[in-house]
Amino acid sequence: MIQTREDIRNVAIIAHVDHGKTTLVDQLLRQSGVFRENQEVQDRVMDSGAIERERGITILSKNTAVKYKNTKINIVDTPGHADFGGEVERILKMVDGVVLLVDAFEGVMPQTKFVLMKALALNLPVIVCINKIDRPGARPAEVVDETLELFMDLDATDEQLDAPFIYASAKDGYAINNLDDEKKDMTPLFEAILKYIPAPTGDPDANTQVLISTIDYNDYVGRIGIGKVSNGCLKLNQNAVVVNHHDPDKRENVRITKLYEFEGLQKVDVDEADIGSIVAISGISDLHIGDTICGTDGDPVAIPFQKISEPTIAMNFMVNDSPFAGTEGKFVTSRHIRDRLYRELNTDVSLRVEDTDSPDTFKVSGRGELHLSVLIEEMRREGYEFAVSKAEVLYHYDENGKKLEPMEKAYVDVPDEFQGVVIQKLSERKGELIGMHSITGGYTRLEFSIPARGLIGYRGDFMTDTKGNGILNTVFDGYAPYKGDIAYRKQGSLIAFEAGEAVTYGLFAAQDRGTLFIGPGEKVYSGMVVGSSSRAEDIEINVCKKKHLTNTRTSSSDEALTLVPPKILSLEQALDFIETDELLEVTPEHLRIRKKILDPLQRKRAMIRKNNSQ
Ligand SMILES: Nc1nc2c(ncn2[C@@H]2O[C@H](COP(=O)(O)OP(=O)(O)OP(=O)(O)O)[C@@H](O)[C@H]2O)c(=O)[nH]1
Ligand SMILES: [Mg+2]
Repeated sequence: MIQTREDIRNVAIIAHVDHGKTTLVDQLLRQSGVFRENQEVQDRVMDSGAIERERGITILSKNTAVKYKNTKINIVDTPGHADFGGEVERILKMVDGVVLLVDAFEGVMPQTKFVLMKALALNLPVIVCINKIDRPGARPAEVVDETLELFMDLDATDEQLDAPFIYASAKDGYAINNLDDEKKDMTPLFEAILKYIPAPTGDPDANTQVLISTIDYNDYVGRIGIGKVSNGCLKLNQNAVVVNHHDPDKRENVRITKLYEFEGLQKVDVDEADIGSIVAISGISDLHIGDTICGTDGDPVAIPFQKISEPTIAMNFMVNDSPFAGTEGKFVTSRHIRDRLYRELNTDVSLRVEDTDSPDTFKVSGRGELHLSVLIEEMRREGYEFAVSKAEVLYHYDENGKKLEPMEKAYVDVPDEFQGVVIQKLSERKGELIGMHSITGGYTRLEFSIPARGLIGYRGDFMTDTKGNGILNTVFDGYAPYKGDIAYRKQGSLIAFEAGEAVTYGLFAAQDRGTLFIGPGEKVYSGMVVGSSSRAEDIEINVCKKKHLTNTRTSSSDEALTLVPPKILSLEQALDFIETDELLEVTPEHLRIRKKILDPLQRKRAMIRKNNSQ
């Protein structure tokens, strides 16, 4: 018989990037007494990954749980960046409702729409929380209207439209039901969760079903599967069967040797978990996201795992074959790289990895440049060395064989004075301006429909053009007929002409030709890209060139030459910069850009052949 677990609520916090999800979870943890009095707790404590902390964004969704009154609230913090939307999609099956945060200043943003769409599609009840009402310029009343409009755009049912609205400042630790209520604490949000998020239901007597929505990893216990007990119950040391909805042949008999539930930031051992509980299970080495753990009384039935949105861009990851290959990395062979990439698929459901014609090259597809660059960064920190190619979009073809390309909606907030240059650059990249209105503080919001490939390599330009004051948000917007070739002025590369060590004299002569990426003392090889050219074509330069020593000493010594400090590219900037005939060499210590063909003569021949064939 179906029963309800009144003592549990399972809720996910969803929103556009930076609207305050992780900060809100901090407050829920704090105000439910998870931390000891005067315990030092860092801000955004759920962002526990090294890259998450460095960048200040959430990358992986994570579970926590708090006790409010007599109810256990399992909370899933999710990432808001569009590239990690797959993380949100995969955990929605674990919860019975969501809190949708909307920034009271920024209002509804592209990813607000994406995550709400996914929640509504699963019929999950929504609590809308207008956050950051403390912000100067906050416009909560307008944002409520925007949010209601969004519900209507998404064809919400009347019931869904009836969603409760709450106002909050996650930073200052309060939530209120009405704007003129006293600002005290998070009680109104806790109460709303109890009231509006339904308690989980299930049949405790049916055969056990636990859909695995997350795979976590820990050096001591290995893989940890996380999911909700939908039916039956799970007991320590019981036998179980792992089945998969999409892979009916997969049936594995296992034993549950470790079972946990969440409590604050910890996982605590439990002997038994009943319907509605969110559990973590370790000790099953071959467990994947989307698998269902079933009991052994009765036929095991998998719970359908919803289809995750497809990747839109791809890069080749390949064995590094530069002259410096293998000198800096610990894991460098094709076998290492292949194993590592395929391993990533266990935890990341929106990634694809494919073998290619070359045993040394793997095609890796993801949801955006940041998605792939985070993987690259993880791998180099683990000691991997490899090379990657420029990101390219994944085309589709319709039934008539017509080429379709991924489109994005780009929302650009810029100070008014930079509007012109942004519109010009995005138009060159086949962006179509579809909306424009001024927002507070001398900013304008521009809305573009643009091919995804038009945005590749644009972020660097955007930051320069807006002097770092612009905000660019993009969201996948389906496929549309190919918009034609994009011909915007590209910057050429400055290419090292011979191998050696860059010296001041050589660099000084080279710096007039563009912007250098390296300084003196850096080792280079022929065909390595050492800067960006101020012109459209590539230029070869000799950065290792020493001053000719003559008998008559001149007064200008090497030291007297002043070099402009080099522009050291970050991983994203480097990925942005490279062209299709270039690669990025990634090692734990260095990022080097290089020509695919290192030899200047061969490179020229290839160029001539390419031009002739066009
Ligand atoms: N003024 C103000 N700032 C806030 C509030 N809540 C969060 N912030 C700030 O907003 C920024 C982003 O907060 P996060 O909690 O990381 O946002 P998030 O939604 O988890 O971001 P992602 O996980 O990357 O999508 C931080 O600088 C917070 O301090 C708030 O209520 N008021
Ligand atoms: Mg976050």
